[in-house]
Amino acid sequence: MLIQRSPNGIDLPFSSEITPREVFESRRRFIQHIGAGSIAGASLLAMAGREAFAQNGANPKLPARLNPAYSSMDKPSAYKDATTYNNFYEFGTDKADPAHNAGTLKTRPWTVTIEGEVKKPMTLDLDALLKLAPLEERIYRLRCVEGWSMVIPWVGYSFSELIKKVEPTGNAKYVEFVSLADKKQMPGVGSRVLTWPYVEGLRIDEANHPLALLTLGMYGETLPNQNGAPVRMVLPWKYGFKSAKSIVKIRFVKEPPRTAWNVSAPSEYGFYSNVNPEVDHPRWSQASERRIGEDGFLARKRKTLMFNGYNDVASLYAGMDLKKFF
Ligand SMILES: Nc1nc2c(c(=O)[nH]1)N[C@H]1C(S)=C(S)[C@@H](COP(=O)(O)O)O[C@H]1N2
Ligand SMILES: [Mo]
Repeated sequence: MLIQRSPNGIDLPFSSEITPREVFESRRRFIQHIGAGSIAGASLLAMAGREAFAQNGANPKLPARLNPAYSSMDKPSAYKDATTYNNFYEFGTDKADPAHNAGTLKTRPWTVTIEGEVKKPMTLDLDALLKLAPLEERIYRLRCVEGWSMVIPWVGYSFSELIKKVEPTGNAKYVEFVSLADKKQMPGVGSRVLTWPYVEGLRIDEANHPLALLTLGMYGETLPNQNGAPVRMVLPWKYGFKSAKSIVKIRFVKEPPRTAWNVSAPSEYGFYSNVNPEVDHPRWSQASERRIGEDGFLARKRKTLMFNGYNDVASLYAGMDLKKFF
């Protein structure tokens, strides 16, 4: 069983076997426990913040059953915020650019090629990806290295499902994720902020961690283009830039991939980039964060949590000096 520590410091034990009714009961007990037994508080948590979905509807539906074992108790961000405040440099560097410019991205037909150190290299189209494993809804916190965070109900399945399918060889020590880089569809490709294509990477055991989500949707719908349609990674314990968008290639490799951000500024963006309040970015502190949607004069900053609160991943880094391997 995975135990996720809530931001209040209360352990929330959920097992994937328990029924939705037990989940509801468990959430209700949790609410009573924290003394927020008001109807508003109860419905907020029990409904997993359904009001955050208010403005979806622009994309085809992609419903999935909530996996409470892997879901944050934080209130999901508004759909409007999650789809208009984005980082997707292929469409411009301003937070509003992706929503304005990503309409030109053609997401069907789409294929993802999986190659390298695997016994079964394959090219999967979107329908094959959608059918590869049962879709789950997972409410994850996403913490950007810039010092802001959101809470997003993603739809997808553990990347480990795909790993099983392609059967990595013993030489597969790392996984490289390559985003589409097509100047015709992506006006930001060619700009000198980054090297293209956008590349990210994980150690194979990180990629195998069940929290690593191959993501095809959010807020009950297929991904909006600006959020990395049609398929992206979401790695909730790492800074947002590790979660590559609009993936066309996945390579299983022997050596650590040369990731786009690490190439552009190695002293600022390490390979691991685990959320870590104790390791400052060279130009700013990482100790706290601004939750998008809570902005404003009186908004309090939130303390950033080690591994973004996902302590279940800690064993992946046992014995490593996380100040050195930032
Ligand atoms: N291909 C690609 N993937 C990317 C980025 C990018 O510029 N290009 N930006 C990253 C950064 S910095 C963040 S914070 C997240 C943002 O995801 P969101 O816009 O869906 O919240 O995407 C990441 N994935
Ligand atoms: Mo980011």
